[in-house]
Amino acid sequence: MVKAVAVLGGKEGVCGTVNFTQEGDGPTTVTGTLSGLQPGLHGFHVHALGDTTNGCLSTGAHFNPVGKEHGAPEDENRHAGDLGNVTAKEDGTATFTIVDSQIPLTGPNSIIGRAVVVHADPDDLGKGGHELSKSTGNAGGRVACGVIGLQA
Ligand SMILES: [Cu+2]
Ligand SMILES: [Zn+2]
Repeated sequence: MVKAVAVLGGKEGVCGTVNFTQEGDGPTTVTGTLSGLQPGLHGFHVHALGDTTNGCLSTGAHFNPVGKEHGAPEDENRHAGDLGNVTAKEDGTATFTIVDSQIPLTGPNSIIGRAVVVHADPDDLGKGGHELSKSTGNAGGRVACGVIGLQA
């Protein structure tokens, strides 16, 4: 079992923790708790870089090792980092569990050292018809992020 964790923060008071576990070559399970969000859907992705020198802006684009378009987690044509949306309740908290096969914690496409990012707006999953739909899901600003690091 490989475990990883990201501690998220940002300039708008959004914070939280996201945990990752992977057994062998199986899917990765992502569990998270966030607070300080506006109620509703928020795009949730793995971005390519673990660089927060300029806050969440410097984490690069969606992790996309095989050159696909932005999509939904269940789509064939999706960025590996496309984890869809998380839903914040009226109190601004979100708790979620995501199981995904494209974000391994080992091997050439490992997400260790990259970043998780939570967005201000819903991810349209590539289907919104906006000029940004096929690259970012038009999910708006980056309200929190954290670098994914190995955990014991
Ligand atoms: Cu993102
Ligand atoms: Zn994407």
